[in-house]
Amino acid sequence: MSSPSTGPAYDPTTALLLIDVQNDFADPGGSLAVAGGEVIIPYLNQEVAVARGSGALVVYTQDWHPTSTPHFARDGGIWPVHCVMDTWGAELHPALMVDGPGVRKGSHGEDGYSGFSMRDPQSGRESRTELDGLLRAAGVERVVIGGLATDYCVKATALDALRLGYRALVLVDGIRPVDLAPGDGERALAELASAGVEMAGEPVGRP
Ligand code: VGL
Ligand code: ZN
Repeated sequence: MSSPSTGPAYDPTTALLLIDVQNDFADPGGSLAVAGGEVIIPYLNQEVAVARGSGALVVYTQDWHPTSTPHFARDGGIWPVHCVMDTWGAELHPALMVDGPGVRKGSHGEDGYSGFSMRDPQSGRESRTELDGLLRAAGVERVVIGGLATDYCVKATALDALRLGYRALVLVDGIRPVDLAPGDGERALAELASAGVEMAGEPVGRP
């Protein structure tokens, strides 16, 4: 357990990004349930409360797929059907404290790993979500990231944040990996740390 003093400082130039805390990932009955995905929710809610109390924006991303997309195994991709738009699996988990805008990604069949960008799995073309514009309009310079999953959307969002010029910090106690291969989550964290993403919630990577 981490005490509140190990948490990041929030201020109005910081945004808390909560990545894909949706039923299909966070509920044990979800189609792409991440081990421990539900356990992080009370921790994330505490972060939401502290962030909002310090004037920070909180943004919620959602994986938001059409019923058929090359992202899904049955259509040539690698994932079970998950987070189909306007279904239970795509809804934010009901225990999550929601106090800020949402950003949906993947609705045109893209691989929506990053909250900032999407990639067409066929053409490889990259497109932007509205997240960067939303953060810039709010004067955000630094993002604090939690949610699911460490080795896909959390990692991609954190790396994109750095590319776009934000400082980025990952809440190590507020994320969980898919771990398609054992160790994917740990490797993702190492990659993030070496890219310059700060870590909060455990000693690794802390000054
Ligand atoms: C994600 C796998 C497939 C994620 C999304 O949110 O990390 N993972 N689609
Ligand atoms: Zn997906």
